[in-house]
Amino acid sequence: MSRTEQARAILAANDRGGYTVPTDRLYPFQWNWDSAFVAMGWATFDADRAWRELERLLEGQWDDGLVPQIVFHAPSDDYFPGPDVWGIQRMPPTSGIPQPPVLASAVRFLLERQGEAGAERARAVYPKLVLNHRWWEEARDPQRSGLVATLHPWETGMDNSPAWDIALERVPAETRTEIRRRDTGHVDAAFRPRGIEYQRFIHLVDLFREAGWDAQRMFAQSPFKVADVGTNAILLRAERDLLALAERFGSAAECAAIAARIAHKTVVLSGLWDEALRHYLSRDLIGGTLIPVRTSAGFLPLFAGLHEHAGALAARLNGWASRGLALVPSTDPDAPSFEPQRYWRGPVWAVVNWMIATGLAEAGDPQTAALVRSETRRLIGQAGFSEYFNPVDGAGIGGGAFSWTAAIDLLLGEDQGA
Ligand code: 9WN
Repeated sequence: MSRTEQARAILAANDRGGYTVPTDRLYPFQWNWDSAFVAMGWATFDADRAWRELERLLEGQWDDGLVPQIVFHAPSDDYFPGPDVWGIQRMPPTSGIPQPPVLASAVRFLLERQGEAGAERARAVYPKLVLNHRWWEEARDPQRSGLVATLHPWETGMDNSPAWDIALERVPAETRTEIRRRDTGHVDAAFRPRGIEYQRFIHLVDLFREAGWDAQRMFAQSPFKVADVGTNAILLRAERDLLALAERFGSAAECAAIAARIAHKTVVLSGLWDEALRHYLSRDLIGGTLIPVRTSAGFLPLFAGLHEHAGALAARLNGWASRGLALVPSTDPDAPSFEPQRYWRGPVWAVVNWMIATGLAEAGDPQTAALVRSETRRLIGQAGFSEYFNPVDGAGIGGGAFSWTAAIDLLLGEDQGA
């Protein structure tokens, strides 16, 4: 099988009927941001199936606009916490928190790729995207600061990033739900979050469930509240992509509202630049300070169209590469919290690389963009379609035959004509 055929075969094997699980057994449901990237991967060879992925994700959308982190289309005992722990009465069952909003960007990608043939499906999902972006503003930025708040580390998609360590310590470790982890039965525990982190993750789920999944109560009561630079950068990118869709499918009032958000968010996101660390940082909304840990999320303002510090960010990436590190480690390899094997505390993730490379190219640095892309291809070529990669030795770790890794490989393979 050629490399392209292998990647397509992974998507086909993980297809559960219009939606794609991230990988067999470890993640047996539909995940939000995984599906947005996976749809772009499907779009390289099956436009109809690509749209279907997003339509099935939107089956989980709540009336208030939330597009949840997980849609539990079919039961499975392979994952904890399942629908019973979330306790949300709707069909299909879902979790009750978001994930980084790549969705509008995926819709624009599919539409531009397919041209007129995709217009009807884009038009049909457009109002759901508008509703979702309003949810972000109303549920997560009620004071209109320009930055949305994250109330659970799972919402960031970078669950155990050291950026959350101090903010997470405010969350009690007691849970009312019995913790029955399944992940460490599928994957070596050394590659996964620690037990204490899971206790706090589940404490937050218990708290939100008892708040009735009411957005205002969750915002008011959560002991974990950060402005994640990654989520906010991805949302700003998504707002730009939504504006392009609104110009075609929406009203003048919608265009004006989105444009106003873009202008405000651009200024406020720029304020997450830290001159001392020369990196974009997340903000602890309870402690009130920038969180002094460089992570891969801090490169994502490039993806949002902020190019002012592209030179400094590219210099850091080139510096790491010249020391023989694989790009892009999820945590600064010189930070004391760096762990090259443990999930979001060090390993390389193909989807993050793709966003960083896209941002670098748009910022006018094709060389560093090409370096990040070729590093991603090299890692996958050497170690397989793994969930993540050790930046020190390049080993593939976590789950295997991973959907979003295959999707990114398809996208990068096209760029390189492979
Ligand atoms: C919780 C599916 C998801 C990704 C996340 C990644 C991991 C889940 C988990 O897997 O999170 O959402 O149980 O560890 O951190 O980014 O979307 O691939």
